[in-house]
Amino acid sequence: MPASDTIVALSTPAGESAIAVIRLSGCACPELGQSILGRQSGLKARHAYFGIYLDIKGKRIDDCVVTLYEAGKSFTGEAMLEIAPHGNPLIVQKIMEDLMARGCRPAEPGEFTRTAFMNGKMDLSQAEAVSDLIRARSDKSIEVAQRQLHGSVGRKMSELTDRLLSVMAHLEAYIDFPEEDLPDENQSGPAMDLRKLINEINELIETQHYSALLHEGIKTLIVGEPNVGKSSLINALTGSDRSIVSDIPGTTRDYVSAFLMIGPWRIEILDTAGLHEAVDVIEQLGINHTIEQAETADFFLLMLDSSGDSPTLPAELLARTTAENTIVVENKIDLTGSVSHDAFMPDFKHARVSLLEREGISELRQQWQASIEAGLKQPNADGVVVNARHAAALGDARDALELAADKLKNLELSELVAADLRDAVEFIGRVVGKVDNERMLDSLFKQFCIGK
Ligand SMILES: Nc1nc2c(ncn2[C@@H]2O[C@H](COP(=O)(O)OP(=O)(O)OP(=O)(O)O)[C@@H](O)[C@H]2O)c(=O)[nH]1
Ligand SMILES: [Mg+2]
Repeated sequence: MPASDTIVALSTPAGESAIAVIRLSGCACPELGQSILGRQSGLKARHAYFGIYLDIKGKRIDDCVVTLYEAGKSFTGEAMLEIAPHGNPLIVQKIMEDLMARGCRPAEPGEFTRTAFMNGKMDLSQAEAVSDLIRARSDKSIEVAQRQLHGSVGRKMSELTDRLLSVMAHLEAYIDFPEEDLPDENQSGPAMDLRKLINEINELIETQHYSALLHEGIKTLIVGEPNVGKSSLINALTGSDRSIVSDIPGTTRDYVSAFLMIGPWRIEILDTAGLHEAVDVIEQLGINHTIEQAETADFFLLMLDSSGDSPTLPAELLARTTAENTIVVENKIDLTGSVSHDAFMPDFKHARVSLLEREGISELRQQWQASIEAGLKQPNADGVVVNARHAAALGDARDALELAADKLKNLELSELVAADLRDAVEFIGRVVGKVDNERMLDSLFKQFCIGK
């Protein structure tokens, strides 16, 4: 049997490991499984066989465990084979070369998942979730990716489509049987249903922001006057000497970033140049960078030296801070002159710490987590979070529904309204991949790793 339509890839990371997993998908898998183990009879599906991998010339390569999955009951929907030898890169290379010699071809990035999608084993949003799950870097993003993998986005889209189809049926019945006893065209029913759908789609589109926060991290800026302990804070939080600390004001000239976890949340934290009337050009450039970064920050740790006066900070920066997205961190409470600065930004939460004595840091982390959770607009109860691609398709659907709603209001012909509704159904379908667009699929699956 020709193996040219059988793909192969190493599914575990390249390098040394206890075992490696080489994965194959395609019609040659049953025969290959039998042949590499030198067996007289075929392998029973979903049984693990321990044996010796024999190459095409009958030479022993390594002990391995081989598992066959039958077509229709595998990840890709095709027959699949998993070969698990010892995780030695040389052994893996020999097996890969042997499989090529037997006619298999290397898989493209994401080709296993693409095949699964093409064979109807999953919708496009589930295929995307496979990649999101592999890349997830926080408990929260793992949770969302797992929900999506189990079809949360697909179910929501089919619910929206059903509701839209019922509005269409209502209108189309009117087109088909205008003389029958149906409500007149100024039906409040469909108009209200449409409005509800539009609102719900808008809410879904908003969850895109949440998805970006999950994947990229909540961008948090440490800001304050020079010498208050900003660099000491990033170092304490990350447990490293990420940023230079010194008693010379203006030590940090440009921002320094790192990643850390606050509870289940991934945080991108930036230590910035101290804010004050700069005397030299380089320092001023650093201060300008801080203000630029503040434009796109999600959260602020506004730091002050509790033994000194309350700070004076640039208005552009203060305009970005709110009681929800900022904690005032009063540092150096170990110093004798330290006093409470509760009166400074009194509506904001305050945390009192001594980075020198390592006091108050875990309380700060707790307060920070509580603020994130209170301030973040978490998705609705069914936990659906959309990505940028979904949001774009839903935006088109929403626009089509707005057109339909306007036409309904202006008592335009039901046929015209129905045409907009059909467009909306098609746009919603794009989220789960009901679209004939090879180029879109190419670019989407290219972002996957090989072996998935
Ligand atoms: N007493 C005391 N000193 C501290 C504390 N935290 C930091 N310092 C000291 O304050 C000085 C400034 O600390 P940095 O972390 O460099 O301050 P910064 O805000 O990053 O300063 P710039 O980069 O110049 O804006 C250093 O000498 C630190 O050792 C603290 O809790 N108590
Ligand atoms: Mg600094």
